[in-house]
Amino acid sequence: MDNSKIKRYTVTAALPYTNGPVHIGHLAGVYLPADTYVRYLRSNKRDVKFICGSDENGVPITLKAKKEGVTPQVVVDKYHKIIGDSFKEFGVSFDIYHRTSSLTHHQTASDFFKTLYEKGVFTEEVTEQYYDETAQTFLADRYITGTCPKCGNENAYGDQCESCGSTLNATDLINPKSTLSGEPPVRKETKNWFLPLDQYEERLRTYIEEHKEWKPNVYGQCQSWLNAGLQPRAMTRDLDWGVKVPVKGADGKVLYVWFDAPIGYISATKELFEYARLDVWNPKAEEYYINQGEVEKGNWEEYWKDEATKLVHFIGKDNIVFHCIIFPAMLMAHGDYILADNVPANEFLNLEGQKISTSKNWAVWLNEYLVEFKDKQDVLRYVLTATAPETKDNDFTWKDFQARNNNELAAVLGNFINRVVVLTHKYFGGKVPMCMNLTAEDQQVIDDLAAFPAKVSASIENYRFREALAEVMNVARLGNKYLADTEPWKVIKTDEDRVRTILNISLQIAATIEILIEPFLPFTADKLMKMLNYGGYLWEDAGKMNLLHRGHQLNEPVLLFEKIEDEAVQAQIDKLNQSKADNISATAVAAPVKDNIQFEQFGAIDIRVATIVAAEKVEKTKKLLKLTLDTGIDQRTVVSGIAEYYKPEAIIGQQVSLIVNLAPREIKGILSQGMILMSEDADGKLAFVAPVQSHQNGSVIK
Ligand code: B3M
Ligand code: ZN
Repeated sequence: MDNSKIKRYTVTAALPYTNGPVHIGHLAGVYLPADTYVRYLRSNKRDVKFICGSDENGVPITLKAKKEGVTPQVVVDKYHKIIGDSFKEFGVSFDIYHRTSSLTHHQTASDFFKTLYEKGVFTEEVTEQYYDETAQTFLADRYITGTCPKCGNENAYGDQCESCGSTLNATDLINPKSTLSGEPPVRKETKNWFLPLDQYEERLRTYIEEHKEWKPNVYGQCQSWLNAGLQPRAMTRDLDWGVKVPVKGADGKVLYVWFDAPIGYISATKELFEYARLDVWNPKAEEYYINQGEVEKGNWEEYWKDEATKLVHFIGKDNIVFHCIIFPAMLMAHGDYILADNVPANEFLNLEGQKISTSKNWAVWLNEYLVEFKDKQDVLRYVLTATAPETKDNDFTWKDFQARNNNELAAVLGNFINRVVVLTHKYFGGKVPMCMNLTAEDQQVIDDLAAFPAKVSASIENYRFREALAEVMNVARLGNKYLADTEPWKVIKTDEDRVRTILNISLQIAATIEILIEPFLPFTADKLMKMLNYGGYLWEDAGKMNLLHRGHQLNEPVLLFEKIEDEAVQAQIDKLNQSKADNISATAVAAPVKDNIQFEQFGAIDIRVATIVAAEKVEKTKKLLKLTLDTGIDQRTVVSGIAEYYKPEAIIGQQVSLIVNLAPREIKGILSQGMILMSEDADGKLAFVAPVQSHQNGSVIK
């Protein structure tokens, strides 16, 4: 969008599900880039509203409630507060952090649906869905488990198999079971309202193609959805938690969570202005994290319906289709709304080389970080921005966290500021000295400094926050180099006036850093403001030479960044390893125990030690190996499904446990005489079961 046409900005950040706290992946992917962008806009005096809130509807919430044995309302109340507080403490400066369980939201989402309904946008379709007769309710996909048709995992969910990662339909599962009653569900007909996305395909294509400037990952995903052809999608669900469907004959149905959640952005904006009209504070300001400093001017509609508003959605990559295809289609169908100008979605952040996982507790939770690294919000903000997964998945490691704090924040940024302020106190009683004659070297530094703000701006406006932050750090590097080259601590002995100039210029650099770093590290900017005893700068001031006037009194220096010691990061690594250990033991106990058998039944199984003497792949199969075994009794052939884990040549000589009296079976035309015992871990990895010391072949296992 042409900058000169923009009157105001609506910036949204994905509404987190309130079924757990937020972790570093959320912060890095969505909330930090959004906050940086908004702070930058504010520093440029642009009119911007920064909108977010809790996504409190949908199946993840009801599942969590069921697991904890409480009502969904208890769950959302608890996590709304935990998440809202974490954001606030990390300085994520929403104008409002609303909730989709609020009355305003229910009304707004309901009205939106009604408008579409009355326009005849929806199609009604009767489909067969799984129904739990014992619990007397239709089952969302997540409420059904069964065997994955692709990999055989017996605990696949109706929407996804977490073992092989395939996306599934509940009806694909083999032996489906309801998680509510444990019973197999039945299929039952139900009516739902569908948004005919296919009818919006051409308009969506035009819209997407008008935005070739979008990040390649976003643009590419949209193209592939469009190329695959869009299908009508149900906008209502048979569920009892959520926004009730406001039409006749829709009892027991709620709006699809992905229908109501993006409308949550609109209802939050509405809520923000709700009391502005009356010129009083919102009585729920605290609950919705509304800044009570000033009552808002204007009205919500300008932020959603005026072409001069630039709408930007910050999200993670798993939300692209909802924000770039479905929500725009809803807005087109409605007709009154503007569409997003950009959707700068990020990829995922991994943790110590592994996917972040809530269920495996493989995460760094923000609420825990705040306690364990008190007052170090900016360190995490820095590291997560410097390593943000902007174009590809990226990895967070505690060692890198420590290194970036010690070698970059403390050694580059903190060190520069500290030296300038300390020297000014030492030589001039903390008063900004006058700039005297400029040398060519000084002039070069002044020119270099002046070029930075535009570079940082360009990166931020193009959503390249890593690059922008690196440039800000380069300003501190410029300052350090200037001090190292001019050596004021030596020159002071011979030429005090020269030192006045050097420190004056260095202090202007520090003031520019205060301005440029604020969108990224607001707490540090705040400390700098106190040290330099001056704030209230705007972006347009950055790079100028007259920010701190001669004679201006500085405050005492404080350390901006402490070193982070090995013990602190080791404690975090240990904590993660503990989660790993807990998981392994948890899955071990969790594996269901089979029904009891009698001793005679066990005694009937003849298990022997044997050695693999030859192995080859069974042709045209992926999993099978043909093994020749020395059993101490005979040499025999066994076909075993271990080819994905073992190369034939690597297992010659391996001792195994073999059931020697299993009735022979023909597998792929080969007679298999017996079965090798394998142990299988929670991830499906296989290992041989063999005597710890080598035993004679034919030894009995009992
Ligand atoms: N709550 C999904 C998520 O956290 C979702 C985002 C809604 S944005 C309107 O992945
Ligand atoms: Zn699977």
